[in-house]
Amino acid sequence: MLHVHHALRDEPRLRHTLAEFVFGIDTRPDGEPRRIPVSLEQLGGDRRIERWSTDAPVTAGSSGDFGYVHDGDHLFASLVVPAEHCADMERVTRSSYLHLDHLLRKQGYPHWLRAWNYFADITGGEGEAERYRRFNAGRYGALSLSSSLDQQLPAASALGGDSGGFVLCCLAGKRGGLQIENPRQTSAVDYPRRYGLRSPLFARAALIANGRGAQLLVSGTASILGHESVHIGDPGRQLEETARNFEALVDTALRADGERWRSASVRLESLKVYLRNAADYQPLLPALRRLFAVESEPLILRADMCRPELLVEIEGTYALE
Ligand code: 3EB
Repeated sequence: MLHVHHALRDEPRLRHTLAEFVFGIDTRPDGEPRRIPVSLEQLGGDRRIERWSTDAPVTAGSSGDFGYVHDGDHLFASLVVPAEHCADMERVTRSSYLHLDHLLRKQGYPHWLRAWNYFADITGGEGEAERYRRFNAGRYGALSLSSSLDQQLPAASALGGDSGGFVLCCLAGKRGGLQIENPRQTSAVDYPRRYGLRSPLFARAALIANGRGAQLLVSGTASILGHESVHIGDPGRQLEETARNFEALVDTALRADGERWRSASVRLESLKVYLRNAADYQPLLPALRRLFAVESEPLILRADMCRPELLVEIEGTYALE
């Protein structure tokens, strides 16, 4: 069974660790396959790490540039490509995704459930040369070849920072999950061409079995209605729209799978908030706490979204029991 927790750095590990996301401008890979260094600064609060853990013992290994950790049901794999090799984002993304897909199959976890993508200067470059568009072309080039993705795209996040290389991390399963889309939003695969010739390949959320319950892994979610960014220039209203998108995803998940989870209790397990402007942290905090009944403090990071007008993006996990 998978658990996610935003832990203090020295908090004791109560379970077996599959992955630990560590944040900060100067974080570097250190060869430990459980540790995923993300060059984004945490805003406010105690310094936290994002710990994914399991009740089952884990095995760790490495393959090429990837480190991986698995427990018999799930596998985390991650890679950091140094910044000096990231000039051609399409090529770096395509080859990283192809290698990762190969690794997942070889280890027996062929189902992509969730991906995280971090790279600097995400909106740098004009038109089709924009780095996020090149990233999408590379991801498309790799994943459109993967037969396991016909039915089920992974949930995902794609964010930029000020520095660092390309960080790709994936949660994969022995068994597949259920792709959840948001009725308020155009599926990213169907975005019109003006957002790029190659569609972003991700699901709005993934619903995965977890012991007797299920976990809903919500993708990076922003103030987008249909395919258009709304509340341009207003971080407070972008936050509220994002919360409505979260609600719609939970509603959809409870009705998915033959309404299997219709009367389940829904608990927000973890919330990770990305803010473009550090100055929005204090003013948004009360609304964040009010809109998302989060058990512990949300983890808040300074990051760039893939559209310049987006000021807030939020991802999270819900436990359905
Ligand atoms: C959006 O809804 C905002 O390219 O993997 C959110 C989550 C976004 C994942 C991705 C992009 C991605 O289009 C951006």
